[in-house]
Amino acid sequence: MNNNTKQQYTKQQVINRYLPKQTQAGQHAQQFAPSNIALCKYWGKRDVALNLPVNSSLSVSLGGLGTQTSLTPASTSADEVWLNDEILPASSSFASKVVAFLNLFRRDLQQPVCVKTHNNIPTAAGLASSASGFAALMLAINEFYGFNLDTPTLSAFARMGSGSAARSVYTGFVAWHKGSQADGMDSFAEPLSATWQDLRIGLLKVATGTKAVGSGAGMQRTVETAPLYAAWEAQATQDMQQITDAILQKDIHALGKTAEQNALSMHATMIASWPPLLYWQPASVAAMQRVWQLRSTGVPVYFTMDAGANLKLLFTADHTATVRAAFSEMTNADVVAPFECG
Ligand code: 2P0
Repeated sequence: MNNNTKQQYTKQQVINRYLPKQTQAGQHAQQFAPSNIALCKYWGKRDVALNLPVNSSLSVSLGGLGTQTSLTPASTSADEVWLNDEILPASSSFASKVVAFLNLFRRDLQQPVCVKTHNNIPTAAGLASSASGFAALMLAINEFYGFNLDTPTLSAFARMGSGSAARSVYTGFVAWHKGSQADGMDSFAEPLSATWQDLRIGLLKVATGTKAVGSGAGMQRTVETAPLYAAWEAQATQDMQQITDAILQKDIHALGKTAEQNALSMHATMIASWPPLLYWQPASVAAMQRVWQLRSTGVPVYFTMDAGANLKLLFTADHTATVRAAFSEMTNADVVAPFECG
């Protein structure tokens, strides 16, 4: 191997170093992990096999909205995967992903496992649940097999299920450090100590239907074909710092401006890909214009968007009534207070 070639690891090779050779038989386990919204986005991988990011990212977890996952020894001879009280065919994409992830941790045990997953994210919000799903699954696996892994390791392992899951092992504001090691074990998330009681996230669903290109494939296409992507890492690094400062100062203008510009810059790199990648629907653009219109009247409301057509509004509690009046399609349940209990 010459100096320019970094060793490539598989998930199994990395995980094996942290697990005992044999596991104890699985015991009942149940864990919750919140969904999260990135304020500084993860977009692009430097290592596709391990979900190692090009840039660090920063998110806020959605309090009690997320995924509850339980693991029990299966009463049948094969693994069972349930989603929201329905058993899934083993061949389904969801069940295959869950079992493939579980297989990384089974060691010598062939004991079949029953995995039950519940998402309580409002279905109307159109939020992806892979982040909370893989984080809850990782926490439940750790409890089921009695691994006692520390939280940074759990975050790094959850990342191997889905990149953004690294952030969902924590509540509150979370920074996922990109790391630099080839095995990725320095690429994990950590919570920020800052809280922001009055921060609100409005889940604004503007379009239905599944997207044609998943975020993993979308990232890859962007990295490989978008000339604008060359500017992304430097901008994300700067945005991370500005967002951290805005959180510490509870400055909604600075937070909103940087988060909105970060999201639009990420979408600019997608649009500059070939074939072009445009997650927006006409209703997404109309919603952006409504946000800008409301903001022009002095209301500090901003938005962020992920690899989809929907918007997430950023504002503070004192403007909830105004924002709800302007976006009447948002229900009470669609306005999340990430730092309020219950
Ligand atoms: C984020 N997204 O930071 C960014 C912004 C979407 C746009 O993390 O391939 O499902 O499993 O690592 O985590 C969604 O990507 O991708 C995502 P994989 P993931 O929230």
